[in-house]
Amino acid sequence: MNPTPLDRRPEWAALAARCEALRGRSLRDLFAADPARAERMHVEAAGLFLDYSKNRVDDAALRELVALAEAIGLRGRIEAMFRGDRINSTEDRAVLHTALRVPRDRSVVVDGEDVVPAVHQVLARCAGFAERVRRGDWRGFDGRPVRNVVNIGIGGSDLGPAMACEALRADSDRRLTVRFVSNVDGTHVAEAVRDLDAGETLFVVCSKTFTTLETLANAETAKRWLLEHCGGDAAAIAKHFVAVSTNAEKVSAFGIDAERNMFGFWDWVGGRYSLDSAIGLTLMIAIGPAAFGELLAGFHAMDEHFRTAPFERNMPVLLGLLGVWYANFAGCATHAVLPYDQYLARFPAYLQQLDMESNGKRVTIDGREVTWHTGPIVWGEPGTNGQHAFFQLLHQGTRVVPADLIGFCRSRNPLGEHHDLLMANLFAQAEALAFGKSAGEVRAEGVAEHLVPHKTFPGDRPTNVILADELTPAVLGALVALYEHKVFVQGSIWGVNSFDQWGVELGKVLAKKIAAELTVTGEPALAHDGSTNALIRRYRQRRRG
Ligand code: G6Q
Repeated sequence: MNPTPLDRRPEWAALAARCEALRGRSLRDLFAADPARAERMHVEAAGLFLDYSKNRVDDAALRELVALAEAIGLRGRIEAMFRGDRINSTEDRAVLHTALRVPRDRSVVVDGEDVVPAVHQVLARCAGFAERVRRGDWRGFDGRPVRNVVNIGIGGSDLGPAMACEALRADSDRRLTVRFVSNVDGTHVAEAVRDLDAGETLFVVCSKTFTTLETLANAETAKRWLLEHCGGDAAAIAKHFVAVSTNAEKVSAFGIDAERNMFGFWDWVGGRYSLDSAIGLTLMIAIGPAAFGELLAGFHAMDEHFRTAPFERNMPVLLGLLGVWYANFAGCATHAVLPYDQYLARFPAYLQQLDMESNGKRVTIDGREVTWHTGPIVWGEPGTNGQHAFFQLLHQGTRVVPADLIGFCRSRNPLGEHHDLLMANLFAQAEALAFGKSAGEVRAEGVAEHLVPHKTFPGDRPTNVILADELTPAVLGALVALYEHKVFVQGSIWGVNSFDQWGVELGKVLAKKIAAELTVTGEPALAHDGSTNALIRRYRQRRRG
């Protein structure tokens, strides 16, 4: 029997009516009528503090959002994920990134087997290897220690570790140069290695499948580069290449000793959920196994909160539900993530994949086309830079963009008054976005009448403010887990499979076909549309042959 479509549920209708009723009530009104709302509308977990009072909701709306979560069976969905049910039904897989961070003494049984010992075994191998590199015991072809680590991977095998290496730079070993190569554009690998000494360079090739075009092309180029610099000695590969993969066969075919120099993970770890698996090896080398352990503990603390806290006090559930409110009832198509921390510069890009690849879906798990909006367009840049760029639209544009502002009470680089200025800006933006500046207030400042409309801020732009004491490994883990679970909550409500990504396949298949057409000798018989045919012909005429 088909479940009731989401938008035919009574809870959906109630929310639509509630949103309509609240349309006329500004955040100024809501705060005036209920000055204590900020004292209620906050929640604290795993080292994070969330103030969600500056959202265009009241207690009744929040209750109704929670009722929707209950009605769609969110509690059962959460349990099913943690238990290892095959909730990724289109790929027939369990979804168990949460098992990557459970303590050693717990058990998570999948298909009759406890996966926790294997998780900790891989972690220990990664730690042993990371320590050897960090101590200078892992030597290159000419006996010198590794000073450069180049991670080769793309998508989920790049964005997580790249984001986290940047985020935790303050915890990293500054003697090591760490770089990431992802793009198939040769410029990426060329620029990454151009000033490196091959004898001191380790490549960590990360690919779950070890079939990804970009990663294999980059790894082959890196291999050629190494061989050019070591006099063509193939034995050098073993000293300069390690792999993180689930595909031992392909790893061996590439020339890496899968037995000794491959670190594994499992098909129940999705690419974009794999930062805390062996895919985090480069990060572990950079920050050390102990700090990596703290990161895992932060993830786990948020997992425990998500699994056990009542929905009305549950941070990922609240963030997820508020996102549903804006996407489905308030007509907001995008969501901004604005970290007020330079170390989190790559966090929005990381979240784009996490969120948009997970919930950018147009059919439900059982294959029916949805009649409601699903994942929002996620974007962002660190503050305060964004303030001097796109914040104009946030304040005075015609579209409402709900935003998360993320900040820390203590800087990892306490320099004079920098941090107070940074945080003053975060608080000021959230205040200005919410409460704006009325025409009356502008006039009262003596502004000329013709400028009043230009200087008026409508306000009512909703924000969540997420604060933590300091950007530590544990806090980063909690933050990533917060968004992983937020995405899960939303995917569950929208009824989509958040764990597949079939949408990336079509372009890959076409690219393979076109790649052959670009280089074949003699004019190929092109059977694309007129535009694509003409573009290919033009490129063929002009490419460096
Ligand atoms: C993530 C996706 C995707 C994947 C890359 C790299 O969830 O599955 O981004 O991570 O396509 O895949 P490989 O790790 O197999 O090279």
